[in-house]
Amino acid sequence: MKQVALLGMPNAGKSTLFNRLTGAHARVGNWPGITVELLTAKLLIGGDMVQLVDLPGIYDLHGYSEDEKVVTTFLQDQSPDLIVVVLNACQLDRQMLLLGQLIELGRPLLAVLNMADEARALGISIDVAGLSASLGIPVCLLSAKHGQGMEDLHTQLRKTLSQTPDPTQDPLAPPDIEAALQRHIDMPLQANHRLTERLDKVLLHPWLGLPIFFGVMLLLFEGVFAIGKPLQDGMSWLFTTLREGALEPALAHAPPLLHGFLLDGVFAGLATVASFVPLIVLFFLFMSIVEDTGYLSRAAFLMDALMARFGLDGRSFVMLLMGFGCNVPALMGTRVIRSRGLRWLTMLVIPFSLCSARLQVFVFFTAALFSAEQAPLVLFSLYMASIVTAMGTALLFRRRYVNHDPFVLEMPPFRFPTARQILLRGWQEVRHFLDRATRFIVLGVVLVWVLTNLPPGVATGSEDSLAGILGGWMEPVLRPLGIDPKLTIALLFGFVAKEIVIGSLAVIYGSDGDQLVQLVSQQVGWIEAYSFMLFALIYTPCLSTIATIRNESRSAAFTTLAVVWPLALAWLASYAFYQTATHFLR
Ligand SMILES: Nc1nc2c(ncn2[C@@H]2O[C@H](COP(=O)(O)OP(=O)(O)OP(=O)(O)O)[C@@H](O)[C@H]2O)c(=O)[nH]1
Ligand SMILES: [Mg+2]
Repeated sequence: MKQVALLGMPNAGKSTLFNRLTGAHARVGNWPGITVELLTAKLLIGGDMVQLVDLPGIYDLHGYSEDEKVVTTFLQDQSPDLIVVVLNACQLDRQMLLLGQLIELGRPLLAVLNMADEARALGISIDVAGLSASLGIPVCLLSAKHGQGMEDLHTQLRKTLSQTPDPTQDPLAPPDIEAALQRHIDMPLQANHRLTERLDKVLLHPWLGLPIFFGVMLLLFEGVFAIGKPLQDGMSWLFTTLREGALEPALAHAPPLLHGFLLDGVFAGLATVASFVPLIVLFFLFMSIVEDTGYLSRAAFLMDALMARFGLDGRSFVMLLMGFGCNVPALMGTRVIRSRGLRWLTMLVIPFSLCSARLQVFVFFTAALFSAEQAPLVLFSLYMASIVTAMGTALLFRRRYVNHDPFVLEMPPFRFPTARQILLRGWQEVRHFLDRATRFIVLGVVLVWVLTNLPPGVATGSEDSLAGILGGWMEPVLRPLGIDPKLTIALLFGFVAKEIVIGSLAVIYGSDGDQLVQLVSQQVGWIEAYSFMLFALIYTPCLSTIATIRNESRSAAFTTLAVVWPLALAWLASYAFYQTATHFLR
């Protein structure tokens, strides 16, 4: 099968084109460095199956960042039959270096001038046929986001792929490329994105910029909860009805052990976790709007000076924000950072970002133990704790992991995501969630049920059950933090994935929905619950995070640090809180 690779500068629209061509769901965002792994999908061109590869964006074919290494290794190992270089038609002058390097390679090449819609709006006109003749390669002008010009690309792809390459041709020298661009592109003197300029005057204002940014973030969280909470309650109601109306009667005559396993184990665990899906999806939808519009790049710019004091930079800040969704893509996103010191320091702090899986745990506990007025404040304090532990860690380790790389920020214009882009992203997140659900939650919940109900005959989750014995061993360590054996078991499982924590509590307490909330509020005090939440926030992130840190750093020592340090910090923070709170507040 022939192979076609999409290559180009970050944020040029490669993944958008990849999705448009193949119907795939690659992640797209208005931030340089979204794609970090090779993605492939199949595509029919002129009756032949072709493999299309989406690559991370690069500035320089001979660069040395992780992203650039991924691309150069790919080109060496795979030598694709055709390279499609995706260029942003609005700033061709800045992509000349890369275009020149690719022409010099002497491999079959096709140039896509993307963002035709924006170029037109800016008054840029391009003589495509002339440019193609001067450069000696086929050129297509199109808009991957809106779909204009796709037939032309298909025709060109078919033509180029059926030709046998002609290696005798002499590559163009860089001055010739520059001359060709100048001859065939008519750029108005002032090609500015007017809306972007006007918005940036306010959003990047020296005094107003940061307050506006935090205001926007606060609104985002408020919005997620205002819309998400009723939906979540609806889901809970749905599951309770399902249980009482259909499952209970159906299993009425089943043996007690099977009845317990299916209803109090599998169903209770799944239902409890599933009721959080609306909140998670909304959170991702809102975040994807912030990311897609280009506001993230503004956030990086605004926070850069402040982050420098902690040994980090604006990009680290954006990765921390992305970590609020899920730590794993945020960790992979650090590949855009060239300096190893800065990259590792950023990777060390990302796991403190309060990811959506942990959010689930906190929403549950705050709803169970605090009033409706207190709940948002409690959640806010946990976000603060997340930021303080991240920044404190950076301060502590910044001399060990020093940044040697000055940071040049690419400021993309503001773009409005299409409904299709937003929905696609939302769907991806649901799929990711369900994927993890099937992998971790079901298995985890089943395991918890087995541990809490064996050996046969014990009362569920009692001291004599396997789980009780396990909890008993951990007791001396966690007792000074006010964390009881039942919660300890939940924490043990949370080590695998935080999504399991609430599901396993449902199994341990043998109930779900409102009943579970009531049981927990009766058996756990608010100080104990807060101490538990602090511990759950800070302690070692899930297994996927650890595996990603190991993969990205390729260092066992660093990975060990990334596991041990948060554990120690979690213990210290919960200990300090619990001892102080019981002393002064009770
Ligand atoms: N107006 C306009 N925007 C586009 C077009 N193609 C892509 N975009 C936007 O450009 C931004 C970057 O798109 P991506 O497809 O993520 O770019 P990429 O080249 O894959 O970027 P990296 O993965 O970071 O290298 C997104 O906000 C897209 O919505 C287009 O034809 N017109
Ligand atoms: Mg991409």
